[in-house]
Amino acid sequence: MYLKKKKSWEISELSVTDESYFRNRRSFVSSLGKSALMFSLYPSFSLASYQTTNKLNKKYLLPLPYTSEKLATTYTNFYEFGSSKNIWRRASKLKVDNWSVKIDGLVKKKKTFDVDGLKKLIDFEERIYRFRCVEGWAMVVPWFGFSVSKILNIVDPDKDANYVRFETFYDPKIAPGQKQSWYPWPYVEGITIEEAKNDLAFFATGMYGKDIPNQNGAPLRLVLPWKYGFKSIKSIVKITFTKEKPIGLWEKLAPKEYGFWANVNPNVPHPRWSQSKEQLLGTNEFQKTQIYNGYEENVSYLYSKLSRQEKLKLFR
Ligand SMILES: Nc1nc2c(c(=O)[nH]1)N[C@H]1C(S)=C(S)[C@@H](COP(=O)(O)O)O[C@H]1N2
Ligand SMILES: [Mo]
Repeated sequence: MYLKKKKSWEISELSVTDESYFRNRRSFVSSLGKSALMFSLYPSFSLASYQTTNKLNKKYLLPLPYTSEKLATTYTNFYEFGSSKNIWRRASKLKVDNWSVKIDGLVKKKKTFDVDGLKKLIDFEERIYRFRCVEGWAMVVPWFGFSVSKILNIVDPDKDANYVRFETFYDPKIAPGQKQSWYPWPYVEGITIEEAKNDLAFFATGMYGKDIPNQNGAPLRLVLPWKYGFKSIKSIVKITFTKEKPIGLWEKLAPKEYGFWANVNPNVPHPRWSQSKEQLLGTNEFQKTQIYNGYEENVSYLYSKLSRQEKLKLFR
């Protein structure tokens, strides 16, 4: 396997939580320099084209090439299974059959559903999205699923539902990372109800024309392409409509580094590294990071009316 072990130079959300944070404050430039070298050992896995399905939503087309399926499904962040990128084998322990997702909180119609049931209610579609991890790597992936707004139409949120909170499974017997008690498990993330209504906000149940692999968040995960990747919570078991702003796992751990909004912005550095460039997964290529990860036209209206105070926090 390539990209096998997490190297000490590899920056990571995790590094704030353990001693490596103190040992290991390397500059972002030097870590990316070495990771570029690492990728260059694996040119054959670098990039791939992909035959889209007939459910492709052409509104969100992106130029080729996409990230190879192999790389996107084996270089993954899923801290429930460990802090390395190479957890895909371990994630096979997750039992995704008969998985149900509970929707509760401030809605008129509370519901519990499974993915197959939803397929009968909702037209699923394919979306090709950019994806940008806060660590500085980026990819382009064809997801399969449906807009979060379709769920809103079904459950009918109350007027005072300001936020949507998402929660991942909790089962330390299956997910060894959850035995590490310094994390505030389960993984939680949240967005505003307006963000949830934006057509880009997407639930993925598949990628590359297949069911989504466990390591990428089976059977249902969020994909928010204009935000840093940690907002795109995997393997969701519960969706709650709330009045108060939910606090995500990373925000709880390190509020100065990972905030609620976490919108991609090249001009606002992470406290420990620059965000001005990103490395396209599987290549040696560094490209300029784009504001809202290239989705400014789709999402900037969401943030125009915020207070000055909130605007200052939008990109972290
Ligand atoms: N439950 C859960 N969801 C998660 C994570 C996680 O550790 N646990 N990692 C996040 C981070 S940091 C990123 S970058 C993306 C990675 O998605 P991918 O592995 O499918 O590329 O998942 C996000 N969702
Ligand atoms: Mo990430």
